[in-house]
This record gives sequence, C-alpha cells and structure tokens, in this order.
Amino acid sequence: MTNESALTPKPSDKFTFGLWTVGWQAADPFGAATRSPLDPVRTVNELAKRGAYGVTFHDDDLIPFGANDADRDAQIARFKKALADTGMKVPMATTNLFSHPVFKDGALTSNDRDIRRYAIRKVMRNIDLAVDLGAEIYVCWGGREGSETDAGKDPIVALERYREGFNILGQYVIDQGYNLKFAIEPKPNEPRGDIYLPTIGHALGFIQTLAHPEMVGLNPEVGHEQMAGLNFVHGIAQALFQGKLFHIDLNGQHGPKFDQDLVFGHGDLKSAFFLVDLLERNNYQGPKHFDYKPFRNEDDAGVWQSASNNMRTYLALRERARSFRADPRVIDAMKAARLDQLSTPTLAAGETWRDLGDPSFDVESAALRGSGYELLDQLAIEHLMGFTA
Ligand SMILES: [Mn+2]
Repeated sequence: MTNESALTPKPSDKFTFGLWTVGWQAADPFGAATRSPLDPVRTVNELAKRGAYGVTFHDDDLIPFGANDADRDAQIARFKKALADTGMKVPMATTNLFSHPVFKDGALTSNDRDIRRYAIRKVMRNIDLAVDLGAEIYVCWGGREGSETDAGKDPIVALERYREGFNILGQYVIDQGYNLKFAIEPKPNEPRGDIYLPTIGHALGFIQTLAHPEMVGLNPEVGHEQMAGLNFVHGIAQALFQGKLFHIDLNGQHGPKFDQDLVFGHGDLKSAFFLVDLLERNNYQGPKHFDYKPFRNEDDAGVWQSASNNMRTYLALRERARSFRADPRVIDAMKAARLDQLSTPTLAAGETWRDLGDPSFDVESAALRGSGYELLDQLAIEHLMGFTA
C-alpha cells in the first residue's frame, strides 16, 4: 500500500490553485456567503505551507474592481512580497469578464461595441501584470460569451467578433514582446444558457481560424466536459495529440448537472484515474491547476483541508496508475488485448493502399476474437481500490 510520504505534495509536483477557489465565499443563487473573504497574501502563505507550487488569479481577485492606482499598486506590492517570501509562482492569470453587470451580454461577443472595446482593454491591462509576475499562460474562459435566445445574437457573427478579439490580443502580446500564450477554457453552459466554444472539440476547431493559432491552446476543465456528457480523458488525449494542452483545470463532477467544482477525483473517480495515467504517461509538464470550490458547509479549516485533498488525491491516483502499469498481469492482459497492434501502423513502410490485399485473412474467425477488455477493466478497478495482489 501507498505510504504517507507518497501523498505529501511538493513544489516539484507543480500543483497550483486559483485565488478564487479557496477564496470562494460560497454565495450561490439561493443563499448568501457562508465564509469571509480571504486575503490573497494569506492564501499564498497557506498554500505554500501545504506544498503547492503556485497560485493564479483573475484581475479582480487580486485588485478589487474599480480600485484606484495607489491601492492597486499597494496590493500588487504585498502580493509580490508574499510570492518572494514563499517561492510561490504565478504560472497563469486570467481576466474576470463575467461578474460586473457590464458583461451581462458577454465581453468579446457582446452586441455592444463599446463593451467589447472595454473588455479588450481590461484583458490587456491584466496581461501586463500577469507577465510582470512571470505568467506564461493566459486563460480565457468566456463564461458570458453565449446566449439564451438565438434571436438576440447571430452566432456566426458572434464567432467573428470572438476571433477578432483573440486576434487583437495576440497582436498585443506580439507587439509588447511578451512570452505569453493563450489557453481557451471551454464550457457548455452556466452562467449563459449556451456558451460559445462549449467543448474541447469546438475550441480546437476555432483556434485554427485565428491569425496566430500557434499562440492559442486549451485549458480544459474536468467538470466542464463532463457537464456535456463527454469523456474528459478522450478530450485531453485529443488536446495532447494536437499539441494544444497548454494548461489544465482539475476538479470533480457527477455527470450532466450544474457545475459542481468538487475536489479533484471526488466526482468520477475512475475517469480521474485514467486522466492521471494519461497525463503522467505523456509527461505533461504544465501546472496541475485545481479549479474547484470547497463545500459551502466548510469553515476555514475545512477550506484548507479541501485544498490539500486535491493534491493528495492526484498523488494517490499517480501511485495507483503506476502500480497498474507495472503489474505483470496488466502487461500480459494488454498484450492479449492487442494494444501493441494498435501502436503498429496499418501500412508497413513503403506500402500503399495497393498492398492491403490479404488472401489469408479469415473475416469470420477474426470476428470471433474477444477483446479481453473485461479483465483489464477489472485490474484497473482493483488497482484503483488498492488491491494489488
Ligand atoms: Mn467549473
């Protein structure tokens, strides 16, 4: 069984948290906040103590909306000192383009042109701060970019404006000489009835239409794809396949319902197991970023417990995935299931479609071969539960 040290997070594990996660005061559409605001400086200190690598933020998480320049500068100075004191990093930042009522019809896709121009200014200002703090990834979650009625907005024209917005921001980064890439975070709905770029696949297609597609990738979130009923592991696989996994939001979700933002692994645990297996086997080097909400029921101690739980669950799953892959029974079962054949190209070197003929192939006997997946699936489940025989 796994020992305690294997579950102890270290900065080299590159676990990061949004200020808004542990800082969520737990106001929801039916009730007021149950917790007090958290000072970002305290968040940096508490997370550093627990082995995290860094923090991320929306502009308004760090600097209250509408703060004057002096207050803004003072808050940034305090935050920088906390980072310097702890060694915590800021690998990513993002913009709040959803809370203020001005963004009620979206930001980059608002019908109101003045609001679109204001939104781009707001992003550019926070990009400057993000780069100053060392961030190399800038996440764009378009939570309000969507609609409740297709009478109110032409969805093709909205995508044109969305593309224009990314092109303007890309040019800004180029002209400023910043080393910064964008990561689009898809979500199917909530807060809008239907959000544009609702899934990993939609976003991957959209990126190819941009002026600088190489500057834009993805920040997929576990729960967002699962809200759409999709297989998150397959979505991440395609993002990796296309070189577009720039960042990842880890959390938990129980299928298609409201966005639960549970602790990582505390939703579909089996999918989380195969996700960690995929990330580790493919040597994903980016931050493992938790975008979750502590239960509304929790007090301050419970908040920090939940932060640690995200990291412990990832590390536990990493141990379980390693034990699964190293088990000789699994290695044999994978051979029997012909996983090695899938790795072999369908045509041999030098072959073309003309060489596909095979007079010895017996279609009826091939149809009778079992896949052997049932044994593999059970071995995965047993390793996940800690029964390693
Ligand atoms: Mn979410």
